[in-house]
Amino acid sequence: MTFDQGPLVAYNSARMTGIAVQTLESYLADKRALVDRALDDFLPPAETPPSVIHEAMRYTVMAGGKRIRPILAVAAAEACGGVVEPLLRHFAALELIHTYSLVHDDLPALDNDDLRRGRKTAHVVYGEAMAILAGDALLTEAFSWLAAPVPLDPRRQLLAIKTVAIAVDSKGMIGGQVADIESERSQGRSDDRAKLAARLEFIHRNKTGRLLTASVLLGGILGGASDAQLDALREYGEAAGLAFQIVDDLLDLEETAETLGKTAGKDLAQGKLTYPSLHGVDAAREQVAALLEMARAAADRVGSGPSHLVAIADFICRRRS
Ligand code: GRG
Repeated sequence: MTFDQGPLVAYNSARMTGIAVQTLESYLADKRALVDRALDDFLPPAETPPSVIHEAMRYTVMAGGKRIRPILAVAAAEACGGVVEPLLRHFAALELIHTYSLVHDDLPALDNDDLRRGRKTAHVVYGEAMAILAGDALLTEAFSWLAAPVPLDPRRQLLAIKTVAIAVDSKGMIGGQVADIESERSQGRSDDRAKLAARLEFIHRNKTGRLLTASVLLGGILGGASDAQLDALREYGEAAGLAFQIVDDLLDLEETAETLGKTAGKDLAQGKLTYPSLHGVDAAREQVAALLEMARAAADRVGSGPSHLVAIADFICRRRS
């Protein structure tokens, strides 16, 4: 997909003219506050009738979380010279989609979990029917936010919406979840190691990697990226996305529920197929290091100036929650 760079990027005139690179901690804290504000501003007020669903939506979204997906979109947009402020609602939409996936994943029919982001899960508080509907409503709301007016060529916005949609459809994030469920059901059947490794990579790249990749692509597309920059962002997202889930597998083994805000040790207890269970802890760590290098190299190709993408990839690989 080629874009003429003229009117499509009307407000991106300051291309890589030197964004101030803050320490990662202060950058993450600042951007997280911006994302939280957009979420609070644009989510329907809790008292909007029927209030129970709007309360449930706010309960799950405003419970916290790292906000890493919208922050990745912000960092990608900045790296491409985009002005972020008018795009915060669009980037915050990623958090709605992510939160819907958590709410549905925690349901009794799926992972049946009662702890998320340090709180009781939505179905425990609001009942299963309301949790299902809150997840549905978050997903729907997200696409309405993505379609909110922006001072951009509509073709660029359409591409952005489609990029997010196909990342989370039945061939993307949901496909990964389906493969994960099927894998659990076929547990114990004798698959050879190569088949198991391919299946595991498919699950991780789709279930987790696709939304993370779509996050940087969303930032790039709305931030005025060229085709070459989008290719680099895709490579970055795929490497960082896979690393994110391998780290998640390691954290499930190594951390407590208190640190994670969700049930720990669950993968092992359920005999789940994970990177450490299949390849061993050391090999899983080596794989994370190799993916970090790939993400760094791709980030270097996104822009000629400084960006926070490298530091965020580092953070993804060394996070403890
Ligand atoms: C649509 C039901 C359904 C599922 C899709 C994404 C997903 C599949 C399920 C969600 C649960 C899960 C284990 C996802 C893997 C991705 C992951 C590690 C999520 C946790 O993300 P963090 O660490 O969470 O960014 P916070 O709370 O910080 O936002």
